[in-house]
Amino acid sequence: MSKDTLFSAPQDSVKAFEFDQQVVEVFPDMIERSVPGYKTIIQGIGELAEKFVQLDTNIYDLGCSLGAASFSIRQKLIEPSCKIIAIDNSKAMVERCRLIQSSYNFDMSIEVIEGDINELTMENASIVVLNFTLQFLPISERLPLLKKINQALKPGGILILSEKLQMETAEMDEAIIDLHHKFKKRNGYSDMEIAQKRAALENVLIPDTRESHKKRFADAGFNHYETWFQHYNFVSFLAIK
Ligand code: GEK
Repeated sequence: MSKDTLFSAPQDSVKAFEFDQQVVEVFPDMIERSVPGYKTIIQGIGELAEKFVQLDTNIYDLGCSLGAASFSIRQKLIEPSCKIIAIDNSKAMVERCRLIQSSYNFDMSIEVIEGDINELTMENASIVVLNFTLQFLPISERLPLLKKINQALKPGGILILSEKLQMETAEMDEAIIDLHHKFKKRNGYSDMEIAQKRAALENVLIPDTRESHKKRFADAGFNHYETWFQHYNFVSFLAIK
């Protein structure tokens, strides 16, 4: 696994973050050292899928990157009547995801699509995963997507939504972001790397507050929604139709 050193050299002007080939090369290391609880969330996604899957349904992994959530689900699910569809709009991510899949020995393959989530037709779903993807969509696209997901889900179907949260007040935001930066430092990132990555993500990753997530779940038609995981400002919600 290649080490993430993308922001280790000083840059005159930090360009906006993109999911390109350079990021693909270091992605597993980057996400593990940057997102508290990532492995636990990936494991939880597999376990939730095992509990909520319904026969003859589709499972969608939206913004799949290298497919970690899909592979976690596939390892838990032996239900042959279900299909896993993983989509990402980064060509580099999709190509690597397909390569990784070819190294696994799954009986049933995962369909990996290169495309925009907003253009995907979803139907007959029992599980939909948005694992740290919604935060990269423009705010105006978020509610329409959640409505589309809700409509595609069968009754009792679930959405697992993981996101970086913005805290409700500036004071709390500052305190929790500071804890997250300490976490990154413990994981070997320098202050400069942390600052440059933060600048690259400005206006690219736009976090919502917990209240806006809750309101959006309700507006999209979900009956039940709850936090099932949180570490600092990284949260994963379970919403049930
Ligand atoms: C994981 N879920 O490891 N359509 C399709 N893909 C998109 C779109 C879009 N409109 N916008 C962003 N993406 C993964 C991690 S990473 C999170 C998800 C992170 C894709 C983008 O190309 C990237 O691969 C992914 O969403 C977000 O469980 O890196 O912090």
